[in-house]
Amino acid sequence: MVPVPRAQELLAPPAWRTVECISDLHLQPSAPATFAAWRGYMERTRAGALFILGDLFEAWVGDDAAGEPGFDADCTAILAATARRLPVFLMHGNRDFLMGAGLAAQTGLTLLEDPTVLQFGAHRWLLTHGDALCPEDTDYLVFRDKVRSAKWQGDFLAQPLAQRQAIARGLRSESEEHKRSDRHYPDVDTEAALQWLRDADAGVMVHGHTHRPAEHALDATHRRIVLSDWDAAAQPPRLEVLRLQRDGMAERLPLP
Ligand SMILES: [Mn+2]
Repeated sequence: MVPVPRAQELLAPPAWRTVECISDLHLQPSAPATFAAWRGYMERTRAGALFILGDLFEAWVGDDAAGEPGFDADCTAILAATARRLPVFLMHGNRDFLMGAGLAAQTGLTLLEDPTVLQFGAHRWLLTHGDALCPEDTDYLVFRDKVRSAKWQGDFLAQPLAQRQAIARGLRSESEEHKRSDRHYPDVDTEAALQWLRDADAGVMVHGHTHRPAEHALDATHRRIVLSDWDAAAQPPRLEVLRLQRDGMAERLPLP
């Protein structure tokens, strides 16, 4: 059984005409084209607010990593510049769960609980990364419980930055191995998704994580919309934003 968490509530102020959602960019130094596409998007977006629903980064080993020149600092500067123009909300994914209060303070963005209900006009959108809704992924859920604990995070963050970066590199090559091994990736459980939606009194769930962009009718009155991951080097490139309107419309926008 998938536990049903109490969703945080967020009320969109009247000034927001549109809200944009992205997720699963997996930003990393070895994918410069995806980073450039993201930077361009962050500079140009005219959304009333931006919601990043997890896995913005392939790895985040602690907010202090942004304190030295390099990729993490560059990304932090971009987040800060966007957050000066519009509200930016950031949810943890299964990769970047160590983004913390330091990053939020440094950039002016708001960390978002998973799940969160966005009340936008008359419509309630349930926003989640999606990893907690995949009960078949049993090994991962055990790992998730472990690394979300204050004890594990405290112990990990107590290690020197260089050591944490080395551990992240190790995990990354392990995950590359996994990708090559053609294993079956678990998907979101329909019953669990319906329970979360009913509990939150929301009609539509928006999530990422599975990298299977689609829209699913769960029953007559509930839907789930799956965000695309980002890969500028793929053919065709996968660079997509989900734009929500106050009237309940949701539209996928491929980036140029
Ligand atoms: Mn994920």
